[in-house]
Amino acid sequence: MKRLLIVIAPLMLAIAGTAGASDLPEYSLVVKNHVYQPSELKVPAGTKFKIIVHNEDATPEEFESTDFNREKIVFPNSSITVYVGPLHAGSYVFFGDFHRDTANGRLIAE
Ligand SMILES: [Cu+2]
Repeated sequence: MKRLLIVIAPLMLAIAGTAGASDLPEYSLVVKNHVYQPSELKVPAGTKFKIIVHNEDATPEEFESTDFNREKIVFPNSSITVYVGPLHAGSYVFFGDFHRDTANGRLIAE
């Protein structure tokens, strides 16, 4: 969370500069009761993709991963789009920074 202000500006530039972003493979995550559903998401290795994170809770969450270096607030009853990859095959942990006890998951890139 502390790096949010530093992260936002370059992230918006990166999104604006993403050519053909609408053609990217798209995956969905839901945050409900401070838990990610699904908690394990299979994604393609070696290509860029996007994850739509929808927060169905009445409180904000922060989708975060140190493994693939993303951090973005999801307001209550709102969605964000996160661009990820290309990743090497492997397992990549993500979490909800506001509910670290319960909001945990991982990407399986293969
Ligand atoms: Cu954070």
